[in-house]
Amino acid sequence: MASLTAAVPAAARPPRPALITWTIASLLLGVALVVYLQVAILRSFDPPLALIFGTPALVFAALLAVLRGRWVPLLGALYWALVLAANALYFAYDLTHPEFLESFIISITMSLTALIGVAAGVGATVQNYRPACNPRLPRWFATGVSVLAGLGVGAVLVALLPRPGVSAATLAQLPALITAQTRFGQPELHAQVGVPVALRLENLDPSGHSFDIDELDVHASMPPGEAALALFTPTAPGIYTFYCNVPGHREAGMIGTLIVTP
Ligand SMILES: [Cu+2]
Repeated sequence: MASLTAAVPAAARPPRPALITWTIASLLLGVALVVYLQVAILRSFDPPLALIFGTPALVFAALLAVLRGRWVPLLGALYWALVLAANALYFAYDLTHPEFLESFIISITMSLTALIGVAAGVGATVQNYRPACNPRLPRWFATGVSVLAGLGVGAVLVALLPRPGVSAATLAQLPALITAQTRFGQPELHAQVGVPVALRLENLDPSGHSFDIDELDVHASMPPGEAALALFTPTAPGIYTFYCNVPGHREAGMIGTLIVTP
């Protein structure tokens, strides 16, 4: 005998709002970028660093996918805001040094992903607290993403333009100052007042460095895997400090002494 009570269909889950999907996507893209940065660019995978960065992103992405609490998308925005704040110094350095092309592209992609993640997370939370939740992507968000993507692509194209430089043949004739494993090859350099100094700066590391002597106004970038030129003429005898201005490198030991004799 057939049951008289019809099975009550389970309440259909409302579709996931588009902004939550974008928040989840930003978190997953962030994890992928960090792994790519370590494996392909820095060529040294650091599991603790990947875990510190990746674990909360993956946990928050899973929570956003499963939970429907109105405040949940804020977790994604909070995560990205913290990433932006903690790495502001590095992002600012990379974004102002397009000659370090790979770091430049990674930092542009990462900071834009972070901005999109913050906007999507905050936007999704605001949508959730509105009486009539519209799951579609808001126009302001689509426009913002388009503008940011356009700016990012434009900046990368400009960074790809060839830079004027000294020929490899000329550089090859100069004495070299090599950087490897975040160290200068020579801790001490010697020069004479009034005699021009021309150095071939050879960076064997997979990330960028620089050669800076503040008192002599020497600031030369050393893109990874390339040779660059430092050209200056000391005007006063003394003991000067040369160092790398990439955040954290001077403190890590990229520092040396230039002794200028009369
Ligand atoms: Cu350095």
